[in-house]
Amino acid sequence: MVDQPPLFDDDTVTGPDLELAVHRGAIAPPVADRWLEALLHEVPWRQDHVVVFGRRSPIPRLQAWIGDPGRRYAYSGIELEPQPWTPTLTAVRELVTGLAGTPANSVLCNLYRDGHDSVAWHADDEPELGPEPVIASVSLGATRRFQLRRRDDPDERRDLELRHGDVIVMSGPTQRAWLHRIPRTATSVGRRVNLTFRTILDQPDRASSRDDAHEATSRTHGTG
Ligand SMILES: O=C(O)CCC(=O)C(=O)O
Repeated sequence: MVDQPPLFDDDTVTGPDLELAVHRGAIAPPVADRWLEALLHEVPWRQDHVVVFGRRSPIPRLQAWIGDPGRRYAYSGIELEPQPWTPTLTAVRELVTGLAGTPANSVLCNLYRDGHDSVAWHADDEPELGPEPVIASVSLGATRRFQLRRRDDPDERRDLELRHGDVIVMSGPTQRAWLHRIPRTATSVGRRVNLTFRTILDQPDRASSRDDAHEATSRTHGTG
């Protein structure tokens, strides 16, 4: 039997070099319902692709990059030009700024259409985020499992369920020391929108550990 990491179900998830604040139900249910519906329509969702061994594959989710002018984002050969803030994203940003204590100038929006959609192990560690980025992540819609694993010790794992209206904030050394992912699930789940608010500094583009090409490969082999 495979050992399951313990599922943390309260506001305290701790570990070496892990700074993670869990704000359960930070968005009241009626507001969360309204925001979810609005975002499904307002956000310019797109299907991006990665090229793996010369073959173009869709990443397993829709996404959109919203930000202040000039705040570009690139990973796994995908280049995202910032799209303008929408009224709902502006409202969510205000709430998140209060929780994170720092204003974000961009947000990566993910739409997981069902349990087949996922995001592979990665860290939000692009140089333009600075050495200790504050990442505020908003969950709306279906509950999904969020997993963390230390880079230098894959057995050191933390799991938690992210639910409608939850906000988590990762900060300090977390991105340097830990990877995170949303695995796909065989359980029947509905749509989920995730918004990760970030502050992009003025820095040249460089590579990141986010690797959807790896995900496409590992999924082919059933290990992703
Ligand atoms: O969907 C999530 O909760 C995580 C998304 C994520 O890791 C990311 O966009 O960097």
